[in-house]
Amino acid sequence: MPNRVAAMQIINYPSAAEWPALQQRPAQAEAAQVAERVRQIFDDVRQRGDEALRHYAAELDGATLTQLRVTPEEFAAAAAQVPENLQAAIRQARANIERFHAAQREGELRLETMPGVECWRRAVPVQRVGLYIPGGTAPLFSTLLMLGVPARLAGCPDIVLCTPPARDGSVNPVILFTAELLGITTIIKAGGAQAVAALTGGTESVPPVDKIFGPGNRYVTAAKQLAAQRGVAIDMPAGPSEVLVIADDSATPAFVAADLLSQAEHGPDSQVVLLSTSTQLLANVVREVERQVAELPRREVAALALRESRAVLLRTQEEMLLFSNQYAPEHLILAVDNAEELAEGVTSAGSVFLGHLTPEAAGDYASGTNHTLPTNGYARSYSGVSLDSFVKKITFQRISAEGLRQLGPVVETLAEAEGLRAHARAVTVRLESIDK
Ligand code: HSO
Ligand code: ZN
Repeated sequence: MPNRVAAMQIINYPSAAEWPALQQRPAQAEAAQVAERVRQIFDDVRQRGDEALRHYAAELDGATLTQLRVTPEEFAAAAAQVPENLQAAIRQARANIERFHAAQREGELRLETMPGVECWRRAVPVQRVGLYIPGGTAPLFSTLLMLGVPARLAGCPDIVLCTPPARDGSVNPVILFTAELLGITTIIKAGGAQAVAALTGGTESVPPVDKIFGPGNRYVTAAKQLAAQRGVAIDMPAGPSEVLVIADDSATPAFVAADLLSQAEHGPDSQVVLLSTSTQLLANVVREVERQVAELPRREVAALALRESRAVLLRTQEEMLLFSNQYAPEHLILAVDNAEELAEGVTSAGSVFLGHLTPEAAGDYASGTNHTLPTNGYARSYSGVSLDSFVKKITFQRISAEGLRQLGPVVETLAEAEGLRAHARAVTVRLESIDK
């Protein structure tokens, strides 16, 4: 480990022509090869089912599995391995996430658009959902809370959780504990593209699902895209995690640096961007980042991410807001005194953190908002995961004789104008019958 890690690059007053390059995400290499490999894995899982899953568990996770499903005995043993204080913290996080997501429930909407023409809409849960929780260097049980809590609140009857096994064939006990807390009992020891393939087409042990949620590496992301092509919905197109911080002289450099690093430590391809109107603040944050990164257990990962990161000096708060809205960050931190005012102008961001005492980490874990958010500029058009992601809104209608007398001629006129005679007749035959 070198003593000096890559420092964040400072860019002073870039011209408008330079902005697009600064707003670019790090390039993702080998997309075509990844997609091809994922296609092969899908074919293999379709043909060989569980046997293929066992094969990949051995090859990619180094685990020899007989049973793919977590057994009741494994569940029973999990809680004892989770320290009491961690259990309590998970319970508190769950309670906050539950509270915020339960408030997102919408009652049935029912009204008459015209006398006798009644329309209503009801939220119905997606029936079968698959949650993917990555393993790897940091198994994110917090992501299980973020997906499992709304899935339960929405009332999804079948919830299947896939997560890669450790080398000894076990599943992380904290993940098991969290799943049990949420009442999720179908847990499959499968990771990567093969897990997504299994959720898409089903295997002997894995029931196929209607929608797949959860983050993952490039293979998982490519697999979700393939799943989407094959008719299974996905939560959103995912990419490496990112944060953009807008900070002025009122910000504390150590806080800002810690926020930037909390994103950088996720992965070598995470991106962090800092905007400021203060030369002083930028210099201090960059220095703080260098100091703090050296103390992190995951400093090598964070250092790699910092290479693709930038600190940009701009002229005004309006400019910073414009830059951020164009970049459309997954997370936006407003480390300024007038954060509320600035937040009003946010048009594209996954989730926004206001003021000096609101670290992104709070939302990542426990404040109540969801941390499954659009990356890679998708915040321009997508929302993060919420209760809505787990329901479909079905519309209903019923028309009375009085309603049809009023509405029917309108429909007849419109249908005739589109040249769709059968549509018009579906009204006409009814009008003739009620007025006989
Ligand atoms: N910042 C991540 C979520 C996360 N952080 C999980 C910690 N654990 C992506 O939004
Ligand atoms: Zn995080």
